[in-house]
Amino acid sequence: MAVDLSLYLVTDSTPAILKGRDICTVVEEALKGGVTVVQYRDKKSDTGEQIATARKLHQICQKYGVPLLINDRVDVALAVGAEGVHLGQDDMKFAEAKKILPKEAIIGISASTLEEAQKAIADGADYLGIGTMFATPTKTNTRYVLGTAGTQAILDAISTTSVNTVAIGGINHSNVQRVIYQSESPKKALDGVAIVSAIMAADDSKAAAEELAKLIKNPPCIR
Ligand code: TZP
Ligand code: MG
Repeated sequence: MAVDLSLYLVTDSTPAILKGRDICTVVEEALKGGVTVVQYRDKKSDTGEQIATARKLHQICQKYGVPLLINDRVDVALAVGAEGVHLGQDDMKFAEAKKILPKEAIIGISASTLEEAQKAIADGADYLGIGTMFATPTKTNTRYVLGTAGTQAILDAISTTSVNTVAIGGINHSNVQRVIYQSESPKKALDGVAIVSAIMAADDSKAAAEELAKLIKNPPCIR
C-alpha cells in the first residue's frame, strides 16, 4: 500500500465540530494544509446523503491527489469509487469487504487490543487504526484508552510485521510529537496519526493541518 498515512484526517459531521460550516470547505482547507489521507466518517446522515457528500469529497480529494476512505460503509465506497474503507470490529468483516471491493482498494481496520491487531494482520489489512490513544469527547463509546505505553506495547508485539499503523483518539498539537516520537528506538513506529477535532473543529483548518504536519516531520528537541 503506497499511501502516506502521516497526517490522516477523519471527518465528523456533528454541529459541535462543523459549527455551521460546510464539510467540503473544511476538508479542502485541511487538504491545502497538507493532510495526506481523508476518511469520511458520518454516523448521522442517511445513505443517500452519505453518497452525495462522499462523491463531493472524492472530487476534492482527487484534486489534491489524496485518497478518500469511507468509514463503516463498503456500499458507499463502491458507489462513489473511493480508494478504500475503514472498518471497525462491528462492521463488515474484512473477508466480505475484500470480496466485493476492487482488488486495489485499501482496507483499514480498527484495533484496540493485540488480539484484534493480530487478527487484522492475519486477514491482510492494509493498515491498523490503533486506539483509543487518549480519551476524547469526539468518541465516547471507546472500549480501551491505551495511552502511549499501551499503543507502543501493541506496536512492539507486531514489530515483525510490515503492517502500517496510525494511532487515533485525542491527538492534537500539544501531544502529537509525544505520540509519534514516544520511544527513542521503538521496535515498530507509527506511520501516522488520525485526527478529527484538532483539524475539523479548528477555526483555521488549513493552519491547523500545516502546523500538525510540521510537528510530525520534526522530532522534538527533548523527549
Ligand atoms: N476512534 C477512536 S477515537 C476516535 C475514533 C473515531 C475519535 C478521535 O477524535 P479526536 O477529535 O481526534 O479525538
Ligand atoms: Mg465502524
